[in-house]
Amino acid sequence: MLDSQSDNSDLIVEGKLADNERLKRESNFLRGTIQQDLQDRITGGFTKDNFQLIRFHGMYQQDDRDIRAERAKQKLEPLHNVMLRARMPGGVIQPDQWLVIDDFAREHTSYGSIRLTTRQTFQFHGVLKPNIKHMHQVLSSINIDGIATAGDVNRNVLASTNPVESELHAEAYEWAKKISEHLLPKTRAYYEIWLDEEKVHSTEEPILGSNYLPRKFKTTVTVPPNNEMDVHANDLNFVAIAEGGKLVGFNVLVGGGLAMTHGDTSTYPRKADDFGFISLEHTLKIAEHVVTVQRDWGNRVNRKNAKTKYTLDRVGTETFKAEVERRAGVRFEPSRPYEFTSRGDRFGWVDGIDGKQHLTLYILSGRILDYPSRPLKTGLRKIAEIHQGDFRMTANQNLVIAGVPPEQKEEIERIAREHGLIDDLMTPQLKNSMACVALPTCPLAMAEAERFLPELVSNVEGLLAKHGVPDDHLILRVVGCPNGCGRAMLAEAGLVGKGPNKYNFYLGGNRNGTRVPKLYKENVTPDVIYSELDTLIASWVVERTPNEGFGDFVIRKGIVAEVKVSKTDFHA
Ligand code: SRM
Ligand code: SF4
Repeated sequence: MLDSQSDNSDLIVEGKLADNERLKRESNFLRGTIQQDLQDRITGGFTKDNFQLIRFHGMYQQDDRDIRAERAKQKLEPLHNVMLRARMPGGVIQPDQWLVIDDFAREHTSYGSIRLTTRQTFQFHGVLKPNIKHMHQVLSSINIDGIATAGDVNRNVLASTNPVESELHAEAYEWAKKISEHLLPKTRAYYEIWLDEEKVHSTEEPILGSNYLPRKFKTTVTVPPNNEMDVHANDLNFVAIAEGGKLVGFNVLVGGGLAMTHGDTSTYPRKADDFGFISLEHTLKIAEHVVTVQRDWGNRVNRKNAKTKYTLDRVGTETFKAEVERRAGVRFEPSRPYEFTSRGDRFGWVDGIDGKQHLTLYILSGRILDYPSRPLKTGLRKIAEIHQGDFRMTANQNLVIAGVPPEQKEEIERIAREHGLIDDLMTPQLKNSMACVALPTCPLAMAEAERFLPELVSNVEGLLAKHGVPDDHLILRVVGCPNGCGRAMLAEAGLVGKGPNKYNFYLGGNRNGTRVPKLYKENVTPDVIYSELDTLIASWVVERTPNEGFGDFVIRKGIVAEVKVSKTDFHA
């Protein structure tokens, strides 16, 4: 393996390093003084450095923003707590594990919910300091951890869901686990701090390096034709290529990412570039060296421009790719043909390959909780108590009850219906809408998203009905800030929080998630958005070509310009 010193040192950004670089370097391989902070019960929070370091262990310090002002009035510190994000490659969880996380959410979190995320895992919100260590121990008892689900590392690796649907899906899942393991930090910090493992001093991070990556890094293993995980949101994608039903290798797509900063045109959402095809035996080596090139060339001076997408645009995709080839000792072959023809989850029952069936449930914003008329959490608990297969969390915040034998189908469907987990009245619009968490827990939220979604969807449903197409839909997504966690930057109609009740309104993504939308109206209220959509949907319904999606229509009509190359087109 090559050492971390690249021979292309002119490609490294010079300047004063971001403070996160100092804290990673001084952290003693992610240990920091987290252990001391845990003992300090005067505050519910962590020190400035540990605030960042706990992210590498899967946690974010938060407080409930709904009660922040009231507490400040009473001269109380914010009610600090942590959000935990679990590591769950491919989103697979067993019923016995489910029962344990269900108990923990009820007994030890402020909100009582299990929150499915856009990256095939779950989060607990509102865990107070005295419960944090216990939480990791409970998770460890069921073989779940929070390692590297946040921080400047390779995050939870996604894999096309319904793995038992075909052999390809099962293989994608196996690869997701292997890649996740291969790219994990090697430090034992997590085990020492949370699981009381004996302290070991020497650690090496042969892949991530002692300063870890310049920024977060995201990976998928995707089985076309469904782009259910939105490959273009990810730094590294392995797109499965099959011959005669057998997986033979992957097309490798590098440098996707969706975040931007309002008012900073050096930031933009960007699609991933196609590097070419590799055969299976090179998978881990290529994963490793896309990571090491980004590790060495990524911008460590300005975190806003630190992700792989900016490295590609700065050094050139061909230069980056050639360096990956050089380090891995592997040449990319020309890409093999594949197509994305759909996106999102297939709701309801799907037949498996082995006589088993899978039930995909729509979970509104992934929030599993007992609502007065829809006791979702209790329903899933009851299903977990009898289910013989497993659960699969999707990248769209939904849940698959996978591997149901025919004799249990009726029973599972009955429980799901009784608890509001299946609702025949759900519209295609609802099923194609998504929001990020935003308020009250997300410290970065500028506007509501999850709590605004029901109102937004019901208004758009109303417009579709008004124009005579109640069964049609737009890919509709709302996020509370331009970080874009609900992937609004791959929606046909995307709302990005700008301030309380104000959104930037984007149009022109496509159905399959292969185009970034463009700004249509800036800083507008929901009422303006509804009125604009009223006019746009009216003309779409009348003037569209057969099967033309809303996003394609607004581009064809010149309502917004197409974003072809983000760096030049997105802000133009
Ligand atoms: Fe995200 C930060 C929630 C998927 C881009 N994201 C956050 C934080 C942790 C806020 C913070 O830094 O303090 C949010 C916690 C809110 C809360 O209370 O739970 C948060 N992100 C989420 C989740 C839970 C949204 C959801 O509704 O499901 C998703 C968790 C995924 C997971 O399990 O790992 C989530 N975040 C995404 C995605 C979508 C994706 O990956 O498919 C993106 C856009 C894709 C991308 O990375 O380009 C995304 N989140 C960000 C960013 C911007 C990163 C950047 O490139 O600048 C931040 C802020 C940051 O990192 O500085 C962020
Ligand atoms: Fe928070 Fe912004 Fe992500 Fe929404 S998009 S969860 S508001 S960081």
